[in-house]
Amino acid sequence: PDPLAPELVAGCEAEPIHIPGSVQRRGVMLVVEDGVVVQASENLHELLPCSAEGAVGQPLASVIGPAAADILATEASTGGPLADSLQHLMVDGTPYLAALHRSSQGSLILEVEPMQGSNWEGPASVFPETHNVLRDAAAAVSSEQMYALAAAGVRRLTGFDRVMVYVFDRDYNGRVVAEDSAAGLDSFLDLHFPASDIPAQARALYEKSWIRLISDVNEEPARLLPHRRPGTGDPTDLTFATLRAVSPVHVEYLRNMGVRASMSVSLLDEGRLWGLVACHHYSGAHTPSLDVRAAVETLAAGLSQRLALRAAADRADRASDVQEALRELVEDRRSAPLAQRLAAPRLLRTLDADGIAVEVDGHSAVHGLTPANHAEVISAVLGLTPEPRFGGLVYTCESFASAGISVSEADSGVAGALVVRLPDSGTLALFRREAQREVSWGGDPSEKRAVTEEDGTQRLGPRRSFAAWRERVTGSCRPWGREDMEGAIASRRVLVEMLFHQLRSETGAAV
Ligand code: BLA
Repeated sequence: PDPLAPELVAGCEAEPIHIPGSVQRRGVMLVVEDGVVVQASENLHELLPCSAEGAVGQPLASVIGPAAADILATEASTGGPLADSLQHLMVDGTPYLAALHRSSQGSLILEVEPMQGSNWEGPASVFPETHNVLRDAAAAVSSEQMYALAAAGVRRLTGFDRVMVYVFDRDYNGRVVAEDSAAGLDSFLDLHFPASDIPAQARALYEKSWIRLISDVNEEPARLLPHRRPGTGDPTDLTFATLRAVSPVHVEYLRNMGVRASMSVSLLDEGRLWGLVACHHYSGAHTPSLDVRAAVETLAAGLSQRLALRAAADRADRASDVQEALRELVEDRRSAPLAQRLAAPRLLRTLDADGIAVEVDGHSAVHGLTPANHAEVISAVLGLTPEPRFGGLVYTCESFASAGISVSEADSGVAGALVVRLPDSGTLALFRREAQREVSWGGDPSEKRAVTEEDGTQRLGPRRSFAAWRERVTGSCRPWGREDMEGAIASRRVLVEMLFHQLRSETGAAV
């Protein structure tokens, strides 16, 4: 079967990863309702002086001691949504780090990890380090520089063998844009990975819960006892649990990659996941402490915001360049009709296209690389779904061939268009030539990925080869980005303003 057949990808996306019913063994979990333990992870005795069977049904105070239970009760009663509260707990004279949160089902979920390796009582180097990275990022002059700072900073904080910044395109395929790694490792920089490597439900979860650590892929998860919530029989929602056991498919993927421990941190813009800081460890299990992970989460949140601002500032600069170029062309009234003035090298350069076709004010003009049948091509592009967020005014196509739009034979170099609607059924269309893009995929994307289960059903399996594989993407132009769409909308704004003034002076109306 086709390795990326929709039903196989759908199977992958159907796995309910937020309710695995088990946890990773680096720590233990207690699920508490009304002060009483209702579920405990079966490895409880490995860390605390009590078995899981012994703990269930008991007041929390009798499991972790009254002093620790008091601290948690105070924390839990402060009201408001309780997310990822980090605690320093003393049980029977032993210090632990604990994370406390309230699940969607209303239970308190307490996760306890050993203090070992923590910076909590040590020289607290995590705070200066976090601060330094944020300070350097504030002075960075480009997104690329910020990505590099992020990778290096997270590696210094966590000690992973490899730290990457991984950025999604709009279809959620990803590319490694920065990397900091131990000497002797081959580089993943610039490798592309298909969207199905991180399925939709995982991305949705990562928009809510911003950091995850898989400290050892060789470890069997510990089950919750009882397995389901007493009373309701529902599986316990572990969306925000730091110990949540990881999808077995993903564990298989990491093993194929030779990865022993993996951590990833969400990069968000207004709640939307646009990338990850992804970390690998090869030489053995790896467990940065809860407080280091909290610092990395804070760092990523700060950097996300800076990076989003940086990208928005770059786009705004571009849009004002476009507006300025247009103003000059519009105000130059000596010459030809408006359409002809617009279809000129200046605007083409600023809008970063290879050809332009303008239809405005009853005139039309073209410049640069445009198909002979451009009118037909433009109306076909207007038949596609408009870009969201531009009021139905902007349409894009990156491959005429795959959209079934035919361009005349002589124009085979033109591969895609961006069209913006102007008043009175006018249009401004930009064309781009075919880009012979060389894409390095992490693993051959056409390699057979379907796995047949014992019962004969097919599922999508993670690929087994991770050597770079070059694919030539033919028949498409360089993708139209948000900066291109915002540039087109900025042009439209100037033109609408101009047409409005022209109308006013023609009719002599006072507005
Ligand atoms: C999760 N996949 C992930 C995660 C990453 C990747 C970063 C987040 C969990 C983590 O931090 O490890 C993918 N990791 C990558 C990529 C690189 C990397 C691309 O280091 C590149 C350098 N995965 C598949 C297929 C399926 C799949 C075919 O390849 C499904 C059949 C599933 N990936 C999958 C699932 C998760 C996942 C289910 C969620 C794991 C979880 O959080 O429980």
